[in-house]
Amino acid sequence: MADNSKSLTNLPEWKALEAHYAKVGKTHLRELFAADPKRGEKFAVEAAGIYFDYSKHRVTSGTVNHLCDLAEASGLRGRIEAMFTGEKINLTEGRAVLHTALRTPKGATVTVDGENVVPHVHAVLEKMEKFSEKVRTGEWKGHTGKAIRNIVNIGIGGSDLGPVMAYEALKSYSQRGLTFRFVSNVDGADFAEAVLDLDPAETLVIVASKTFTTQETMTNAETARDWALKALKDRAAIAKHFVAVSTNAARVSEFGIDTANMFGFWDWVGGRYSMFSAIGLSTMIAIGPKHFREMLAGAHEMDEHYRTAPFEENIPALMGLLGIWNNNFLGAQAIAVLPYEQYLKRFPAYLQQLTMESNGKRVTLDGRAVDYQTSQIYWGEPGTNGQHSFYQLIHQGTKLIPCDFIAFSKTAHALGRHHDLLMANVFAQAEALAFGKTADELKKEGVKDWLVPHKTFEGNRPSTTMLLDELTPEALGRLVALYEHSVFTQGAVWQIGPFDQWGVELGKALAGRIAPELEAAAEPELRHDSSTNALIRRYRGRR
Ligand code: G6Q
Repeated sequence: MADNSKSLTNLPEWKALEAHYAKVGKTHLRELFAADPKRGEKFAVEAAGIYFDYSKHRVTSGTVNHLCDLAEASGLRGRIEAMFTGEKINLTEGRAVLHTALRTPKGATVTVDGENVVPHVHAVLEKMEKFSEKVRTGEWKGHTGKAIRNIVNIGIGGSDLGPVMAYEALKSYSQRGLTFRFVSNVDGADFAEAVLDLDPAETLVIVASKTFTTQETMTNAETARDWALKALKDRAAIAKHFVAVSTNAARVSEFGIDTANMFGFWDWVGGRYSMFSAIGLSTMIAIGPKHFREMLAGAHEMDEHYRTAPFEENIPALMGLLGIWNNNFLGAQAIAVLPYEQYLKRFPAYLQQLTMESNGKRVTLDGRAVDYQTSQIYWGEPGTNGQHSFYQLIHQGTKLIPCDFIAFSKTAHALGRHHDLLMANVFAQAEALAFGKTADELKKEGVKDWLVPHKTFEGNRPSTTMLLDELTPEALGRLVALYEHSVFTQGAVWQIGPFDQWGVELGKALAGRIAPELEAAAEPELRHDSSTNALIRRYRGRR
């Protein structure tokens, strides 16, 4: 018999939150702000370069205390130490979880299976630096003697979303003479469009795959190899135009890439936690080793904050716990991530994987089905674009969607009024969501009675505003580490394992089974359900 006494919903701290919710859950943000003129400053924390204003959440100081008690009761403090010190907390895969070691300064010690991994991390970083500099300065020549001008990163999931997000985010730091393209989808259109205007003689392909077996990546890599060889007409060209980022040296050399041009990482770096490892090679080539190191330093600063700050002042812990309050008590099943920074346009897509692949789980670490909600649904778009699109639902729809607003005091492009207008919008949206507009206010403005219900905004929509100084490499490192640790906080409280992804593995296996049935010359015997069988037959008949 499973021991349910430790089940989350049986914890006294959980029950205390339920009782607390019954008392304060319906209080409107208007009342909370009216009751305390200093609320806006009281419910804000500043650390690691992030001003984190959570005053527009439906919480009192009692709520925060109860949530921190829950975190303590869940053993979060011990879980954090277990992660940072290399315990094998990824139980279902028997692995340590040490993306934090990727940004640990030289000289530190982090041990896995009796070995200090930090020197290995720095050895790979130094190898990446040497290579990046050669490409950036034009010293690295292609097969015909031309310098490299284009970098194509081929990878998917964790081997794509971080690199493409970081490249876009830090474009203003990138070497503009180099062109970067990211190919992930097995849909041939992705590769074809990415290389349409590129000269193979000036192109470097980075094949980024932890396992070097992923169907999409290997298919794209083979197509890229054919594309390059068609133009360069010499297998020796591969050594100049292809490098690999992987943990699988045997497969890399089987593919034809010289393992001298392979940048390694380790099984204790999860795909979606890998952008600070060699998977970030494209980022380093784009922004240069110095800026890459700054990004690592920013993430490390957030790591230290998470590891040491008391929960009530700990930004990742608070972010995770507020998510639990909104999700498990207020019933908010989604979160909108709304960066008011065009360069962060791929940040929501990156976070979708980080959050939902990590905490989209339905059983606890010891295999019990949960009887509470786990990961929220994350999605978003940069502001102000989203305001002219889905914000309507957030303001006046029937669903409660808490928002993460992310904004910066300085811009890389100080053009006229643009930045002040951008910032006016982000502040105004958070204000409107919290306070809304009442029927009385509308009537006083002379709005006709019949229109009043349509123009009424209930308000009481929670949001966080994160204000940073400027989108630097350091700031990006801090932001990514913040969300990573928020995910960890939630996983610990929900008692689930954030570091496996059996759903992804299922997809990999299923596609492998059907592909031969589509490609077989003779009509194959199909043993799927009647719908899948009919779809396969129809496709075979019409392709
Ligand atoms: C990430 C997932 C998944 C993975 C891709 C690519 O956490 O495991 O998104 O990153 O499936 O895997 P490879 O890097 O092995 O090609």
